[in-house]
Amino acid sequence: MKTLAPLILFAACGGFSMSAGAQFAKTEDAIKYRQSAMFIQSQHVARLGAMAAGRVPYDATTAVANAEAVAEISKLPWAGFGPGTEGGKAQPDIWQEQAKFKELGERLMSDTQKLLVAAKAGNLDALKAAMGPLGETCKTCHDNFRKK
Ligand code: ASC
Repeated sequence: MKTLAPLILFAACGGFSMSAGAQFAKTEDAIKYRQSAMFIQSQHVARLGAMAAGRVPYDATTAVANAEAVAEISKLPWAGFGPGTEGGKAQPDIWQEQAKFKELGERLMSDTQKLLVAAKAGNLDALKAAMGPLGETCKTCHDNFRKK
């Protein structure tokens, strides 16, 4: 029984490490939640993108603050893609190809952790190097799973 406890807890938590524990009263709430998380994330990524591209001056403290936000917020949207929450900009393929979608979500969270490490390195080159793979992951997932 003792050995089963972690397994039961895992199952009770949805068995999905991406879940932030968010529960939704209705599908529209799940859609609004995931879109809101993606929107806030995009705002912080855009600020970092502007710095990486030289459109705004590089500032290490600002970069870390934005990277911290991205690293945390990138954990959130996934809880909003639960069973039966098809709709919004989400392609139905998300629910048909769960493994592929989960893999891209995990890739995003890995990229954003690397971005935070890069931001903390305190130089523009490190930031630029970390932004490329992150942008690629955003794009791959959107190309595959977001409505055009
Ligand atoms: C963003 C944003 C996206 C991605 C994507 C990267 O800031 O809103 O959808 O980056 O443009 O290719």
